[in-house]
Amino acid sequence: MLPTKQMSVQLLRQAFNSSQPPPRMWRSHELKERYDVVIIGGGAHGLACAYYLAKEHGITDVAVLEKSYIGAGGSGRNTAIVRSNYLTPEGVRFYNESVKLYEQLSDDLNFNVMFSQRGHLTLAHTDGGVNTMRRRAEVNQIEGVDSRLIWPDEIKRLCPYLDVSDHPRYPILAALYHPPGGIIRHDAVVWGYAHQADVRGAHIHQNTEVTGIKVKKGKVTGVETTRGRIKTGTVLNATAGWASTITTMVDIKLPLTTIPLQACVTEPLKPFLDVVVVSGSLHVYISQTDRGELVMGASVDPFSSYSMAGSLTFLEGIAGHVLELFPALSNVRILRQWAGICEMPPDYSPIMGFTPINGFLIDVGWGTYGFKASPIAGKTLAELIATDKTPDLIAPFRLSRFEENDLVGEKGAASVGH
Ligand code: PYC
Repeated sequence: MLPTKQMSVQLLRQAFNSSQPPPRMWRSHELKERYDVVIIGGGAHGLACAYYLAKEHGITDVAVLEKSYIGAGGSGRNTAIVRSNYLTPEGVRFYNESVKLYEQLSDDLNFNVMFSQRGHLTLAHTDGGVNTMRRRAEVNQIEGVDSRLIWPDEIKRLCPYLDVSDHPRYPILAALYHPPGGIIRHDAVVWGYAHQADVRGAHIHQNTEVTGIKVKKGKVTGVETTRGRIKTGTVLNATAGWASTITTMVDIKLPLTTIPLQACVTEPLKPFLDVVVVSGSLHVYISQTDRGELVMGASVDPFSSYSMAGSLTFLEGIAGHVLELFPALSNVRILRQWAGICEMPPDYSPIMGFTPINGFLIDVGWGTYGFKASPIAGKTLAELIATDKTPDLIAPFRLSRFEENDLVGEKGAASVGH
């Protein structure tokens, strides 16, 4: 890995030497017959796991299989929000470790992931909303996370364009303010992890779809792909959107509902919004990128589907709600819209760790929370694979919690309606 100064000189040299294409950030490989570990899903979770397996445990004989291009799923479709102001102590602890890893990620990966900790505001428009924010603030503080309840005067200071008057249909009563929350360049996270996993020896196989998983006497022995068979004793399902499809290959049924989540981006505007604003009641989250665009999303679609198409209904809804918060945005144009696929468990917490099939592990069920957990999910699953022991931080998210009736109810920490 090059020190940052040397890296900048190298970049400058490349910029002035057009005959030399820059080196590729990850390479293509023939599919080997066997790998120690096969990770299904080339998103930020799978790539992070490959990186931490190599960096922290010296396990480098790893294949990451991606049916499309890396980051094509949830990792490239989310709205890039990072935060740890959750509702349950288990959730707060877990996402807080993720924020800490994100804080050092540019240095760790020697690649600028543009993490901007600009603060995160979750607005409350009803007495019930204020009570939930108060409860979250208390749990956050007990767990050492910077988060507190604030009132309209301070909200106005942090976000002058927000309408905090009593004119709107749902006036803003208070907000949960979480200063370490913010936004990040999500593609850079994918590329940075991919590069460092590749440098350390992992093979990243794009356009390689898993079509079957081989199990003998209750133990994983390999996977079938569109490019051939691979023998392995360890498979991690780190997919989002297709987690149930993959897990059905080993006859395990997951308690997941698959639902699209839509988002959109506007034309660039002069910088005016330097916090992330979320309203659960209005089903909106909005932030302004470094390029000036507003990135906005709403609640999940009201039906189960695998469709990644945007809809006019979504645009009409979000435009109405954003204008209630920011009336000054009425002439802003939408540039593009898209959707990602979310898999919702009944308690809105992820499912991570062992399954009844020996050697088949899961990192699934992230609902609308997946991207922000990428570093810590990758790190803890790498530890689990390397040591065969479940790290304390992810024990609450085990699959068996559903039959043990030991759920981790995280719906109250959702940015928007589910
Ligand atoms: O949990 O912050 C969040 C979030 C925003 C959009 C989807 N999830």
